[in-house]
Amino acid sequence: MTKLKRQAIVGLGSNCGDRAGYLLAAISEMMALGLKIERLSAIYETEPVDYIDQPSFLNMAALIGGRMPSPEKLLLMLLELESRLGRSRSVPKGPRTIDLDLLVYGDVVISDRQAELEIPHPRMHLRRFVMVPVVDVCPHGIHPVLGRSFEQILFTLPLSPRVVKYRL
Ligand code: PH2
Ligand code: MG
Ligand code: MG
Repeated sequence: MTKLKRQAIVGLGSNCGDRAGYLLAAISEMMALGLKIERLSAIYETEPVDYIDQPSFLNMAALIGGRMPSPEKLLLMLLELESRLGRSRSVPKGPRTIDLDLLVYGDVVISDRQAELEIPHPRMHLRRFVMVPVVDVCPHGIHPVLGRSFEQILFTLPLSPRVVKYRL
């Protein structure tokens, strides 16, 4: 089993407007910012979790490698990118054009709630819509807090809410 060393995983989600278009725009913008995308998951259509009275999501994951910015800088880049792609936070839990979550950054563990920087993402291991794409890009990566591989974590998750492969 492999430790995640100098790699990070970003989770992408969209549930309004041209959902696939927003995912693809976010990927090309991340590349334009100099982030090296080493692997991309498939795109999945996923039932909303927690805030169920909203449209279904498209979710995917990107494995970032190469020379990486610090976790703080990477988080800032993702937040700026979200607002450039039209993400509004006026309704915090409402539909979003694009949501970019820093899920893991190597085996770094940070819990700075004031800076809204928690790595690994505190709920990633509970959510099938996160773990299915994460397993696509890094099945043998080890969750730095739980000490289990992403694949092992996914095996324990219930099949619902549903996650199905999306065809462009
Ligand atoms: N994101 C949330 C809350 N619920 N459900 C799905 N299916 N996909 C998401 O990306 C998602 C969600 C908060 O960020
Ligand atoms: Mg999210
Ligand atoms: Mg987010």
